[in-house]
Amino acid sequence: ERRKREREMSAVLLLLASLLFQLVAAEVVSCPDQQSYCNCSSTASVCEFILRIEYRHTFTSYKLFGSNNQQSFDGEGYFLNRSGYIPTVQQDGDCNFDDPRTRPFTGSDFTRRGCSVPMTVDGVNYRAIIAINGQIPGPTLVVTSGQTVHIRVVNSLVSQSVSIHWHGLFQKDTPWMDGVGFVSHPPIDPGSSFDYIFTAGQSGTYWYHSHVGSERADGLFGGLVLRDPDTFFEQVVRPQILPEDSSSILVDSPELHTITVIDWMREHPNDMFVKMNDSLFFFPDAPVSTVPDRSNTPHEESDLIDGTGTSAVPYWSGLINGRGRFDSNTLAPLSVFSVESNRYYRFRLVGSNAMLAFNFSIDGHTLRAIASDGSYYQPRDVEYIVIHSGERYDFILNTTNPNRGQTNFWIRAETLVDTSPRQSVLAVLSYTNGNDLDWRNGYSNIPDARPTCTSASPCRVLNCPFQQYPAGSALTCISLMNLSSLFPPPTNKLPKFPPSSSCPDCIHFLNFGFDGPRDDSFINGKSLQLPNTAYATNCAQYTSSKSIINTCDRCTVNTTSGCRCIHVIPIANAATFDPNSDEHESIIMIFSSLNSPDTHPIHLHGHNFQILYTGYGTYDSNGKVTSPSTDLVCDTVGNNICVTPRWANGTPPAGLMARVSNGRVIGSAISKDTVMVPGYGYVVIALQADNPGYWFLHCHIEFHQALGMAAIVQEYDPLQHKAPPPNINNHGSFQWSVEEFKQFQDDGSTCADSIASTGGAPTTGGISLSQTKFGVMIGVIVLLFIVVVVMAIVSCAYFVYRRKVTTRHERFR
Ligand SMILES: [Cu+2]
Repeated sequence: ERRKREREMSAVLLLLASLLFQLVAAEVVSCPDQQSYCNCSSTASVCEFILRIEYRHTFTSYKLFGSNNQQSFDGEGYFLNRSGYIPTVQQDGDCNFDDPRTRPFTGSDFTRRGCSVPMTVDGVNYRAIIAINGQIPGPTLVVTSGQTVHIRVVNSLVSQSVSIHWHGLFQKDTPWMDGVGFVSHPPIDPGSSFDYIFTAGQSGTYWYHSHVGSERADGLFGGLVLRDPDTFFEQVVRPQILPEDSSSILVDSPELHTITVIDWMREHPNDMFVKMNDSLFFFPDAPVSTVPDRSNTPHEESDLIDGTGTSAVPYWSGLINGRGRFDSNTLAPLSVFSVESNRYYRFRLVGSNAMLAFNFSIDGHTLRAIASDGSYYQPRDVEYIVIHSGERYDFILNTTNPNRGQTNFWIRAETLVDTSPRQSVLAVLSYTNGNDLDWRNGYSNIPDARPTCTSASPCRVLNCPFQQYPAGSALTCISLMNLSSLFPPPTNKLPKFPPSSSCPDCIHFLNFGFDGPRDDSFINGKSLQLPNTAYATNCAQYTSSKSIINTCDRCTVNTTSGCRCIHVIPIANAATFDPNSDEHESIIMIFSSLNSPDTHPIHLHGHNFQILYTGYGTYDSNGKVTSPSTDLVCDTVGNNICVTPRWANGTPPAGLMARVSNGRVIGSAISKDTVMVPGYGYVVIALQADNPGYWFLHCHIEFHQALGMAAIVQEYDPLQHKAPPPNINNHGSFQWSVEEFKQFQDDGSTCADSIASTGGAPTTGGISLSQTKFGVMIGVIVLLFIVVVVMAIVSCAYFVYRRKVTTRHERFR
């Protein structure tokens, strides 16, 4: 009897202790080689991840080492042939199959033998890729809003530096954690590691990717999901997005239902970059920037549906979650997303596109679009969602239709290039866990079940990059301006339009395009040259006479060419930032694409912004764009280089003013962090300057950005920026703990403080941690821990005492 009670008591103690441990502890999240997600439990206060970045090769199985086969060993791999089998000559005791010529690789066969599953990628292309934890894309990181995230990025590349940008996260008070190489912090050298630590204060669908060169196009990216706290989602969000069916099951499994899509290149992106950057003439008499297409003839720029141009890079293939097929007849495994009947599923679509926009759809299903770039809007049922590089769309998929008639459906991402058939990336939605699918027969049992679009009942397309489809196409465009924010900001957070007249740098007209005789990649005739010191980590430069901040000031766009310079755009530079104020300086930016009919997805770091207005060019009766919007004009110099875009009549158009109420942007205007600027059109965005720092602003098309279509936004005077942590500028690894991070944040020094504390002497980093404060903090933590333990013991004792009393009562009864 007594032993039983003792056992019970120790069990209770154990349970309590483990609960407490979970509540206060950091969780080291398991991210083994090739697991497609890393999930941090919602009870942890800190989530720790390790991302290992290394070269891998397609069609290769790697021998895995380390505990639980978590790491690959460089240099020991086994090539497969293109049909997906290991050639006999390369069989080995570890990575062998029973009979490699008859067994397809399914995954489990490899991992059981301690070998990685070969990545076939597009089924044809033998080339090196940049893998994160053994795969492209990298694992989807799943955390809960409010958690502190500690991600150690280990650069195991031999010859490249990297950095990781957490796309869409504001990095408030941590601007040096934004991961733009040469802007936020120095890139991570080969062989070194870097500890990103920040608070995941937002919620929604985000992603991470390299921000050095064009590494993203090599596969260096992955999903990043910040879940809403459960109660907020259930009580506030769900009734708004599923109002008609409150009892049915809504499945939100970001680890299974996050979809990334990318157009994939035959050659290494550096190869393509060099061709474009040098405007190489590959063929006699070819126009500049001409590159060979797949039949080795000069690539002609092909037109989009609306007559606007596409990139100079020929389309090769595309991938959904790292898998695709070069041309439709290639045999290769595709990504399969499993669902069950009678559920609602939240899918998260990530635009990891390299160059081209995609039109996304799922055969036999309507998509209920509910959020973009981390902000909810009133749900809209659509058949298609257009997604460009950097954008994210969340949608609900309804699987309750009993008459669906088939078990597997095509998931499609098609480019907007005007070809027949369309350039198409495929994946599979399966109601059977993919059990009745066979990649070796090319999934021939999946019928075509595209949505039926008629003029009487046209299909709906969310986020067209043009005003409308040609007449007779039975497709209706839903502009982002037609969406209505689900949680409008309070009035004082709505940006003012026009912004304050006392703030000269609060409105900016920025034209994105390829101008001049060399077709250079410009913003207002300026092509970004990256600084050689990361601005966000170097307070000292502001006091140094040799400081280089905005070299474009010294450069005049002349008649023959633009400028290649460090293009800094100050916003709210003369204002004083008050962190305790509810309202901040309003900023308006007009992004245009006036000189060439190219669509550019523009991304601003450190913020999201409200979409105030979208303006389009002029279209002919066939739906082709013929001339730029007449709302704007641009003074050009030399060979058609646009340098000073502005309102044509000196005043904004009436359509824009209809979206302004009482001098502020209307609350229903949705918020995003990446927006498509239509060819020959423009977009007006608005935000409040509440985040001092250096923030990258750029076209998210990989090569447009790498070629210079980017600028550095300097928000407030740099002396008001948060000082960087010590040692962040050092060569070699930058490592620190969450405790050090929190202590550093509590100190809260600005660059001005930092410079004052060092007497104005130049330093390479920021300020150093206060040892005493650190000691006090450790003391407080230990004290708190003791209090918690004592409380646990007391409650246990009380529990046991109650049991004893009850038992005694029972005995007396
Ligand atoms: Cu662009």
